[in-house]
Amino acid sequence: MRLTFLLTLLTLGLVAHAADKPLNLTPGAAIRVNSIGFLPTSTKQATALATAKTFRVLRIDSTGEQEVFSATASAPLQTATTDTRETLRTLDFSAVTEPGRYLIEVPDLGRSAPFTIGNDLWNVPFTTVTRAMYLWRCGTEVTGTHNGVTYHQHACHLADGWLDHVGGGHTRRASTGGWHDAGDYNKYVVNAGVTVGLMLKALEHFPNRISALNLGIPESANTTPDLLDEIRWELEWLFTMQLEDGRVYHKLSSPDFRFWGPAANDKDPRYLAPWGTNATAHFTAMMAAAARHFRAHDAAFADRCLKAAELSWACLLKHPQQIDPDQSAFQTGGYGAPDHSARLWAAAELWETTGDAAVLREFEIRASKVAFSENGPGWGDVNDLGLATYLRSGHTTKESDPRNPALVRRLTDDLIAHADRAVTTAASNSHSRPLGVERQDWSWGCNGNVAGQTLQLHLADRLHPDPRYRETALLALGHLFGRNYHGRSYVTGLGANPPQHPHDRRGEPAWPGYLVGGAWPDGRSWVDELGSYERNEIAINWNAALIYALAAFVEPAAK
Ligand code: 9MR
Ligand code: 9MR
Ligand code: ZN
Repeated sequence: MRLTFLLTLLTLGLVAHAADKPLNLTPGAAIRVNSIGFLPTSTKQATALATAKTFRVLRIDSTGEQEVFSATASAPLQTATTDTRETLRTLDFSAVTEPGRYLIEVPDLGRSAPFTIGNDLWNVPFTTVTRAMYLWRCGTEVTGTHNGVTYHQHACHLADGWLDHVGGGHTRRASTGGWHDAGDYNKYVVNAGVTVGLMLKALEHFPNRISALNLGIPESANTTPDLLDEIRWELEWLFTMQLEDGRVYHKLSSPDFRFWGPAANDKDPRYLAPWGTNATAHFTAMMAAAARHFRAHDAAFADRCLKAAELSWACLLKHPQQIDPDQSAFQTGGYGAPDHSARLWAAAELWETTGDAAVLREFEIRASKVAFSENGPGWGDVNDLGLATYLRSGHTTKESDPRNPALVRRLTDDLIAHADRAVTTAASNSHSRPLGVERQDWSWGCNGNVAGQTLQLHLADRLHPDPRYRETALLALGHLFGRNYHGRSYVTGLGANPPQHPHDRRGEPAWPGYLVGGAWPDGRSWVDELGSYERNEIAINWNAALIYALAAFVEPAAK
C-alpha cells in the first residue's frame, strides 16, 4: 500500500516534470549550421534549439575572435512529427558578407561548428566527392591522400566474372573494372545508370565550372575533362556486360554479402547475373549520352559508345515487354524496377545524340504518361534524366522544333511546379531541407534524394530563370553539410564532425568524400554506426547526386 503510494507520487512527479520539458527528450545538436559555409551574397541561416533567444557571429582569424554581428533569433517553430519533432529557431546572419572564417555563439547553448564565407568554398568538396569515385575503382590499384591520411587499395577482383548462372558453365568472361557499388564490392548495371547519368548531367549543366578542374586521377594529364575520364572507367566495364545481340547482363556479384575486408582480399567467386530489359535500357541511355560527351575528345570512343547504344536499343525494340533476370542464385542487391523510365531515358539520349525521328516518337509516347519525380532521379526512376535532356534539346532552333509543343508545355509546367514546391518546402522546414516533410522524404538513401532533387531546381532555372532555384539548391547542400538534427556533415572527410563509421567494407579510418544514406524513418534516426547499412552505407548513386549538386557552385579555375 505504502509502496504503491510512493510509486504513484514518483510517477506523477515524473509526468509533471516531463510536461515542463520541450518535446524532444534527446535533443539533437544545439546549433546547426552548414559547416562548409556560404557564398558572400547568399542568404545565411542556421538552426538552433528553442532556448536560443539571441546570438552573435564571431569572425576567427590569426589575431583571434571578433564579434561582427549580433541579432535575435526567429520565433520558435514546431517541426513535424514525421521530421524531427522539435521546437527550433532560425538564426539569420545574411548581413555578414565579408569572406572569412566564422562561428555562431548562442548564450547558454554554446558555439556552432566553424564555417567559411567565400566564393570558392565548394571546390574542395566537389573534388573530394568526385575523387571518391576514383577510390571506388575495381580491378586496379588506387591510392589517395586526404587530410594527411593515405588510403590505398591493391588491385581487386581480377577474376571477374564467372558465367555459371548465365548458361556459360564454369568458365569466365573478362569483366574487370568499373566501380564498386557501395559499401559492398558488387557491380550493378542498373545503379550505374543514374550514377553515370547524373555525372554527365553535371558536365552538361555546368561545363564551365568543372571541365577544367584537376581531380588528381591517373588520367589528369590528358586533355579530356577529368570527370569524363572517371566516367569512362565505368563505361569500359559496362561494355563487357553487353552481349553480342545487345542484351545486357544485370549485374556482376558475389552470391551474398558475406565478405568483409579490403577488396583485394575478397576471393569469393563473382558471377554474372542473367540479362534483363531494365539493365539493357540503362546501358543504352548511358552509352548514347556518353557518345555525345566524348565526341569532341575521342571520336573513336564516341563511335564505340554509339554503336553499343544502337545495338542495345534494337534489342529493346525486339523485346517490348519487360524481362527480369532470374536472381535466385544471389542474395545481393536486386535493383529490380519497372523498365519504363529507363526505356524513356534511353530514347531521350539516343534521340539527342542521333536526331532519329522514330526514336523521338518512342520517347514522346512514353513521356506523355509521366511527370517529374517526387524525389529526384534514383536508381529505380530515371524519368527526370530523360525529361531534362528532352526539355533542353540541342535539336531545336527558333525556326524549327521537332518536339510536340503540347508535351513540352506540360512537362515544363510540371517541372516548374516541382521546383516551386521544393522552394516552399525548404522555406517552411526548420533545416531548410527542400525534400520536405509531407512526402516520402525520410527513406533509405534520402540524403541522395536531397542532393539529386537539385537537378529539378537547376533545370527549372535554365528554362524559367529565378534566383530562388539556385538558393534552394544551396539549402540542400547546407542540410547535408550540417544544418540537420545531428549538426553533423553527412559526408565522410568533409565539414564538421563527419561520419566516422560508414558501412564500408574497406574499413576505417573512413574513406573520404562519401555521402551516407541518411536518416529514416524520421529526421532523427541516422546513426554513425558501421552495422547500420540502412542509414550509414555509402553508394555510387548518392555520390553522383552530390557531385551534380556541388558542381553547380564550383568556382571555375582561372584560365
Ligand atoms: O552489407 C550489405 C550492404 O552492402 C547492403 O546494402 C545491405 C542491403 O542489401 O545488406 C548488407 O548486408 C547485410 C545483409 O543484408 C543482412 N545481414 C547483414 C549484412 C550486413 O553485414
Ligand atoms: O539504394 C537501395 C535502396 O533504395 C533500397 O531500398 C535498398 C534495399 O533494397 O538497397 C539499396 O541499395 C543497396 C544495394 O541493394 C546493394 N549495394 C548497396 C546499396 C545501398 O545501400
Ligand atoms: Zn574490386
